[in-house]
Amino acid sequence: MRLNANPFLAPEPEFTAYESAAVAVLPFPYEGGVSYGHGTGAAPRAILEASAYVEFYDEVLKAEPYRMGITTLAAPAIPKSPEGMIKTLYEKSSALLRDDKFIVVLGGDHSISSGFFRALLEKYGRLSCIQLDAHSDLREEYEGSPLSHASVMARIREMTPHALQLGIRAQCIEEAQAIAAHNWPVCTMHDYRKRRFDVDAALAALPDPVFVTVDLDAFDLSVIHSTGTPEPGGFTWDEGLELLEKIFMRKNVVGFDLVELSYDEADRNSAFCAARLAYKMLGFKLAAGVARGLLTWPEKPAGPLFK
Ligand SMILES: [Mn+2]
Repeated sequence: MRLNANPFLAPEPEFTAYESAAVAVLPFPYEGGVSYGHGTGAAPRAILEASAYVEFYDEVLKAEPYRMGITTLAAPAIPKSPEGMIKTLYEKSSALLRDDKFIVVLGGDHSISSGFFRALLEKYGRLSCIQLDAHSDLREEYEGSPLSHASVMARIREMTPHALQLGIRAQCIEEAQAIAAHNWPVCTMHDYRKRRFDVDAALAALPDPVFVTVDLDAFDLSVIHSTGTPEPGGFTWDEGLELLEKIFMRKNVVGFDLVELSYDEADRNSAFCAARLAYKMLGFKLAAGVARGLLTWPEKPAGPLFK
């Protein structure tokens, strides 16, 4: 495995070694499918660089989650074609799963997620998906492509009957009709704020294990400003973290990705927030294991933790 020269969080080398790390961060800088803003191809590097300024200590968990060992892979060469791109991510993530790593993929536009989902589905045999996103991404195809970022949840729903979509506030009428026709659990931001959607019940109804895909445009523009297709009215930082903590504590999350950050050199805050979010989510994963009595807060990396 070729490691990244800029590892996530930039800790001492013993905490980034491949063999002993519980977590593998896989940068996947693909932006073949963005339609509005550009810069998702530069996002993984920006997130990794910003992560060097994230504190190791989590003042809420009162722990240093990085001690479980977080290795960071070099970004792979990615074919331009959507099919080739998805196959590459499927193969790279499958290889990391064979080594029992808990994988975090840093995108890249949202079209990448179906390749990672397929690798996890093959490993676990069944898999649910929780999506945080401004957009429902359920178009059968977009700009002529069924593998567009705007179609990623349509592709994932072909692989699993269990998908929960949260934070939605931009969709076309065909998407709304499909959701109604299938009675899919899709929580618009409006319903979330008005408490017209029972998130607790939806989480309880979702079988384990779970893949979480976070389109960073789920967050409000005041939190994460630079994304491929920004929409106002998203989750505040605290709302998003509260929701994600609930997801990790209640479900067996077996992998996640962060997608659609659009690198903008004038906006360093968005990349930093994405880095902070990835680390918070890893802290939740560890805290869930500790709360279930499956593991103790690690002092040193000692191989895969989340088998
Ligand atoms: Mn999306």
